[in-house]
Amino acid sequence: ALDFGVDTALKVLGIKKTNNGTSTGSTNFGSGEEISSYSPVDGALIAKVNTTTNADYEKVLIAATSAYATWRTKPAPQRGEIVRQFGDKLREYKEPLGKLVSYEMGKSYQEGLGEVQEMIDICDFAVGLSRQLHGLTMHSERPGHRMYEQYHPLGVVGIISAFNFPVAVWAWNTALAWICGDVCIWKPSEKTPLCGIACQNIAAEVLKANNLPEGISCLINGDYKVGELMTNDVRIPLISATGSTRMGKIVAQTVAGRLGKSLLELGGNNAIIVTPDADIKMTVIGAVFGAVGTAGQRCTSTRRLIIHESIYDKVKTAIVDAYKQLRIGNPLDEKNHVGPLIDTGAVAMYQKALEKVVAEGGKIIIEGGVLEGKGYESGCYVKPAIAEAENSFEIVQHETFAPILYLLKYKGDVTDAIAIQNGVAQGLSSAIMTNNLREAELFLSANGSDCGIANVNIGTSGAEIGGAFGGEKETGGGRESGSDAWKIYMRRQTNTINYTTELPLAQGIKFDL
Ligand code: UN1
Repeated sequence: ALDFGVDTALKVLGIKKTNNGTSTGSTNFGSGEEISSYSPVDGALIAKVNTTTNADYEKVLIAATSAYATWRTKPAPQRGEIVRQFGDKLREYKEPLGKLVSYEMGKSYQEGLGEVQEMIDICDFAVGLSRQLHGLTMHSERPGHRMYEQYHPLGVVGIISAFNFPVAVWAWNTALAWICGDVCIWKPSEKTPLCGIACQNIAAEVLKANNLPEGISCLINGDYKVGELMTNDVRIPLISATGSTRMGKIVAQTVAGRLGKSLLELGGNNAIIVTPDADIKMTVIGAVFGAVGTAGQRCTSTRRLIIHESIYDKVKTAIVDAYKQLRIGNPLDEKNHVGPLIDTGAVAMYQKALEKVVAEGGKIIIEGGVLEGKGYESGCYVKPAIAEAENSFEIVQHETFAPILYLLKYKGDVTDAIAIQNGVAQGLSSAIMTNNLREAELFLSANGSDCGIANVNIGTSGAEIGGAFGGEKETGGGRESGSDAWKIYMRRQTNTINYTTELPLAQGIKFDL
């Protein structure tokens, strides 16, 4: 038996030794080969999940399509009511779900709870939005005509999510898609299939209580091949995919090939600029949490610190001191700051990155390494590392999903720092630490950060759900979550109505018969 109440959490969430990783209608099934979910916390096998075969997938599509036919006719505020109930259920299940996230993915329990909180928050946001799916009205150029636009549901939305936010990113998509009148098919990461099963069980409970078909929320499981069933499927008008840039390029091309829409949230290479006017204490908290939180496995994790030469040594010393306080270990134990990486494959990539930065001429100032011995049996625990490097290094240009922080030095003024910050292929999150108004405003201006997220006196990670989340360049350009991100989940229709007995043509064209 597992300690930390994980056993109880699994039971409450309806996770069995073997789970059906496919659900549709009122039945769960999945007849493909089993995948095993191992915990990076202690290396134990948690449970197995049957994957989705092509035949299973067809059944899911049929269930989703038929559910869509009724769901889209339900008034949006009534769909919001279902999402409200889903948010309430998440409040009930917050602790067990947070625990499962922590145990299956390896992030700290606090961050697991934080992830469920993001789900609850997006549900609340979506409920309000369900009465605000506004279109514009325009003045027609023709007399006796009225012109307006409306947003209609889009159809079946395919969601492909990553292991690092195994539940929240699904909720960002699904809560919005549901109030928009869409139904969802979700393929969670094959590294965190149990989080998918748990969320599906909670959604199914709410749908059942409301006599609604479970096809409104569908789950499929497996590796990229199962995802490809969706990206190739013309019956799915929108694919929302979160993951690596490599994956995103394939998804984008496949979906564009059939003129579908895609919403991509891909890699980041996020930096914090630290200017001579920075508050050092705030910088240390923001940078250290950004670099080692979730063991450096957030899209928004801080990868680069761009520090002015005049304060470089001071900042470096403060960060190095903070790293010495970090406790690495079981993420369910709240006194630890850093948990494991997702698997040993991720550990190998971390090690390779550290070798590479040295080979390219970087200098390690906080040693990395894989931890061994009691409590570290899974082989997934690594020491957060810091290297002094150059922005031009290949490894610095590359996103490594691990707790490695690169210190970069800038001379001159803040425009030099901004050039370094923008001098990577990715464009997700960015931050500046400064109390200088001119520097802050320049950073946020058209000449400033080229990222989708740009913060002042806050780190790069930990965005709130109320803003649009996503980034530019190789990050993929998509926006999820808050603001008007809902629009991509709907189709827009322009309506012109003539209430006269004449038929004047637009652009003044005369066509007499
Ligand atoms: C991600 O890493 O894919 O801003 C999402 C953050 C979180 C979401 C991260 N709210 O760090």
